[in-house]
Amino acid sequence: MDPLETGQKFNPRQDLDLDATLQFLPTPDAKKLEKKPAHHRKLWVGAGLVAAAAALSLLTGLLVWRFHLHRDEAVTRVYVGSMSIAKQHFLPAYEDPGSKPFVKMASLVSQELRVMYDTKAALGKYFQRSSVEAFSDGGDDSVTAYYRSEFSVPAPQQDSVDVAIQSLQTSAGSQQRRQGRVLLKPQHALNVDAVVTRAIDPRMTSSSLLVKKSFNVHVGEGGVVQSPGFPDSSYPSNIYLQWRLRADAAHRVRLDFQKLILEDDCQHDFVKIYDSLAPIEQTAIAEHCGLPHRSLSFVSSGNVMLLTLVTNEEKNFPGFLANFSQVSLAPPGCGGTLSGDQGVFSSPYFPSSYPPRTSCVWNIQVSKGKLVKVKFDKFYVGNDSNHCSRDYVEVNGRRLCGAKVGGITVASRSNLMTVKFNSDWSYVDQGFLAKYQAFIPTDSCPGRFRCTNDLCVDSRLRCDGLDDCGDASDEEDCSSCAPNVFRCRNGRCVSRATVCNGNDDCADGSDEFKCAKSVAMTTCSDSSFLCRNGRCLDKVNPECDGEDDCEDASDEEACQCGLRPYRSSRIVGGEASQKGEWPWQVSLQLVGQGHACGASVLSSRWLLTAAHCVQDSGSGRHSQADQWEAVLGQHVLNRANEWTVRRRVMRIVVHRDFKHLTLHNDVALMELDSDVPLNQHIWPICLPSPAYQFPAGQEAWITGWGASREGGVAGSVLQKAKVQIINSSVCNSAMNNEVTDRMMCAGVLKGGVDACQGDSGGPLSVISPSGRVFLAGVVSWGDGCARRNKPGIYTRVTRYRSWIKENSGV
Ligand code: 4AZ
Repeated sequence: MDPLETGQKFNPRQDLDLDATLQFLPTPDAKKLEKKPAHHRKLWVGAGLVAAAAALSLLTGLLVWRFHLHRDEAVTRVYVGSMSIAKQHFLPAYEDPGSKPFVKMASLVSQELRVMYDTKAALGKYFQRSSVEAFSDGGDDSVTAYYRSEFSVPAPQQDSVDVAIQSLQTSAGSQQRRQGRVLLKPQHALNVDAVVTRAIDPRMTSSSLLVKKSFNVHVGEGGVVQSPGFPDSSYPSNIYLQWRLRADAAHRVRLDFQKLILEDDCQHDFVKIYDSLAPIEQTAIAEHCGLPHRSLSFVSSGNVMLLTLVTNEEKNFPGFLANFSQVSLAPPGCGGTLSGDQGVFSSPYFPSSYPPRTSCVWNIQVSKGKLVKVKFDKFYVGNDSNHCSRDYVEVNGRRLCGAKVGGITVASRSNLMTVKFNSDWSYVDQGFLAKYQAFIPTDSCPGRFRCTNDLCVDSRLRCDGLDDCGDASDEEDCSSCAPNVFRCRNGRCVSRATVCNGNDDCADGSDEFKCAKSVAMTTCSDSSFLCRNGRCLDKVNPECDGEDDCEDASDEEACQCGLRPYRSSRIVGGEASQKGEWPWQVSLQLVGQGHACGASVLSSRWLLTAAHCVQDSGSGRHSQADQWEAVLGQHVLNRANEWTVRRRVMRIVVHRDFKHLTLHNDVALMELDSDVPLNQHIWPICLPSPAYQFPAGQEAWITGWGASREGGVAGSVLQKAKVQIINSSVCNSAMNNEVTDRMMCAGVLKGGVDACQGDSGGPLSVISPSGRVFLAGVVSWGDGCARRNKPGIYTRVTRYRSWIKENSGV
């Protein structure tokens, strides 16, 4: 309760008639109280009043102190900045803070700063110290110095000091220098060209930061930078680390993150990248935390870049690993004349983020009599607030910015088009990828659908639910089909009788998609990946490989799976895995009995396991959901860690054609009673599409807490073992022809490595070339464990992809 409020409620006039107004709470010793003489009570009340008055004046005193005296308490304000010094040749020794030239130059810069601060009363009197932290080659015989200045400022003056610091930027230059030279001996004065100083990000000066370290990296041939302990252990708490990356003169720094997994909350842990060697807010080009969805790649505007990592004491994550390299200063394909009736162009360094402070102009000229249209297939150019004043693309004078998911198309009214690209000093984005094409305004789309923006698209893309035109005109006026009439993906209406009749009546194959025996589009084969728009791809395993292979990018959708933050160099013949190395591994436990089977995480709600795990046996009612508990994020069996999550099972869906004698269709889904949090210790594995190929000889991993030898007991640390996918005919001859084409074999034929009892239901994981992990199989059965010429048999997941989708939505 607010103490002041209590004070106000106290009314001294009432003490005249206290007995009448005061009510005592019932007390165990009520009799004693009643026996007290009246004057005693008055004495007590009087003493209480004195104490209350004393407390009130103390409180008032404290408040006065807090608001009047304490007001002038000084706080330390830290500013960081850069100073461009003309007519100075950059010496290699300036990269070494211990060298004499560095120390000498740093002292001159500090003096200049002092002089500069003294020109402003609001700065001079509060100035404490400056330290010059680095130099870089500014080009044109100039040197850039990076510094940090501290001011001890009375709390109420902070804002005016911020304003004074910022105003230095504009007053820096000739007038500033003239004033400076009054104080500095002319031969020591520097030719200060430009100064930028800004308050540092407060998260970087928190008093809880225990370790602050800088690393000077000369980019040269390229190399790797990573957070401490990556990937085997988490980064430390409460650290501020910075890497100063310098390329050779007339080069840019390029930084490509291979992995970045930090705490989700950027207030706690983050990496921040600057187009500078000091963390000057104005030059911040990116800040990331959590698990970013797109690949992160950055290019500097000059020859320097600063990478910073800040962590706090909360949960720690694996961190990051990035490659650095240098690229030449002239960006490839930044503007120029584009002639010819079609072509492509992109923002500089696409698909890497564009560099800050970049402008490009393309002049497109197509044949006379034709018009130009440009389709931006990818468009991520800053945000679209503030009328596109920061980063933007300008087409014939019209500015575009922000993210245009699904692309955007613009057309000209003549055979010329000018496209400009501009990025400002800070925060960059991925940029754009564009195609231009000449078109004849009258007969623009023979045999194809003509969009409102004059683009031509395949007529089959009309009404397919996707914006193929870029202006969504192909999705307008899409009437729904009458009841009992099948609506094709392309919007056509066909009779229900034609569905699954073996003919492609829709002309996009969609009436033949979900048939027992699929008759796909003529251009599709069993091994082609089917894009959502009905197109088929010939590329092997295109899904989630980081490249948009389908025109609608549906091969890269739902790809937040299969990532392994803690990648590292029982199962029989296995070894202990790292904590968090297999974040989709689940221990399925029978309530009151403990571990029984494995399972894989498919989403925050669904698991996949083996049907034979959930069969009633004797008195064991294992088919009942309430008998089970799923344990996720576990490393050592029966020992919970900070990431462990237990959930009751709400529903079990067993494949209706499961046969317990032959173990045909040995697959079951489990729905948890509530969502589990997804983090680096609990993460879904990728489900392969029906066309995904796991060729014989490919490496795969089995994981589980099962028996470490035939007839043995369950292991305690999650075990992993490397096996090979085994050719089905070889396998079948070893396994009495009991292996169907909906099963797959994996193991080590000479024996010694295998899944075993207790591993059932668990994953057979395959790591794709892009590093994502796919669920190839579910541990199902075998002839004993790890015997020579007796591979393990797994349910082939590709054959159950649509069953999983239909029953779980995943
Ligand atoms: C089982 O009993 C079991 N060697 C699982 C896998 C294998 C054998 C038995 C494969 O659950």
